[in-house]
Amino acid sequence: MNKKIALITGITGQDGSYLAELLLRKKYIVHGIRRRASNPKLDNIKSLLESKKYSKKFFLHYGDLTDSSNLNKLVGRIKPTEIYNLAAQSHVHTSFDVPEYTAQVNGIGCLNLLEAMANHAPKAKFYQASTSELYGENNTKFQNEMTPFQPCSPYSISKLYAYYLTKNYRSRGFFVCNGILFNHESPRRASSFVTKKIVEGIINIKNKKIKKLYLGNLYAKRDWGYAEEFVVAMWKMLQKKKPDDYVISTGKSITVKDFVNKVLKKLGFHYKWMGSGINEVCKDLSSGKNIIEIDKFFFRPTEVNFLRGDYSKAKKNLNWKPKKTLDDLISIMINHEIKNN
Ligand code: NAP
Ligand code: F7E
Repeated sequence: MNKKIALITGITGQDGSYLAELLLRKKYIVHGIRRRASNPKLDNIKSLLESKKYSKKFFLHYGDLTDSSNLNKLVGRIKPTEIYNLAAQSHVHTSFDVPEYTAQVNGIGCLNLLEAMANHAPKAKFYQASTSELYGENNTKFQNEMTPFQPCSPYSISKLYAYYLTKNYRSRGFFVCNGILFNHESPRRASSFVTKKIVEGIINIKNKKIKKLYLGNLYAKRDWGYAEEFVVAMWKMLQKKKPDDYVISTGKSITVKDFVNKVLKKLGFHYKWMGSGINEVCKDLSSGKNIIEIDKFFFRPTEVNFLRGDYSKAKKNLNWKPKKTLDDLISIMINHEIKNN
């Protein structure tokens, strides 16, 4: 049997770490690209780095998506059979502050990696981390692979470039797939994303570490799934005979406010929402104090108001469907946070 060798960019991130674990369980050799940092944050892959079992199966290399000579060197040396491009400036709000950098990493970075593959491992299968943010200001009840894109942030526009570029390499005969993934969360999500921020913040309020949590738009709706399940779909795409693009989602959507309500209820708060707009607050009825307030800083200049994905193509062709409910996901995040708080 031929050796399966995976190269993962974004290995230190939420998805990169879950994918590495999945592939190692499937007996792959896994190479990850990490950025050099003065204070490296390797928490998500700590258990892999410390595992004796994987000491000759899991390797890290310094690199950056914006450094094409480094990517060429790594792909030439590793000769991966599968490449997963998960690295990105992935924060939508921040992309308004650093649009050029976001374009370089998410757009040109994808080009650099595709070129490295074309030059040094043209038979490799390639996964591009596309996103439901591409649908932007859509007016559809569900979004699927045929729904027109209307990206409305520097982040989603950089990802649109990478999406079409990936398709272009497919037209030229390369095995490349776009996974159009809707929001997916886990205990490994960074605290700057709203689900983790809410879970962490409300537990900190309960434990009296902070007094209140500041949020932005409470009325955006998202289709939130569980990251550990979503990376399975990435792998499944690359095991098909033919490359294609797939929506991965749960098919259900709720507001940020309803997400907050679920967390508050699970943690036993008695509370009441009052006011509206930027004066809306959530009051803890036991203490009489506001525990959630709105801060304009967290609003975006242009917002994606509604996302709900139709994953029927993935269900049919990949035999993939989400198993955990949003309530399961919230419990997983809460339990992890309580254990580590
Ligand atoms: P994440 O936790 O933010 O991880 C991003 C990873 O990219 C980190 O390992 C980060 O390294 C790395 N990175 C950033 N800039 C880089 C650069 N210039 N060169 C090399 N590496 C770089 O993101 P995620 O949630 O795992 O998402 C994975 C991918 O899926 C991303 O491309 C994201 O845009 C996309 N996506 C995510 C979702 C979602 O809901 N999670 C949905 C759709 C698409 P550091 O540790 O050094 O920062
Ligand atoms: O925001 C609202 C905010 O930053 C979700 C990335 O993984 O998924 C993610 O992008 C919603 C937005 O994720 C706060 O306005 C309210 O409507 O958690 P988020 P995102 O922007 O949906 C997509 C699919 C990706 O591809 C991205 O890489 O929550 N919101 N108050 C807030 N958001 C944040 N971050 N912080 C707040 O205080």
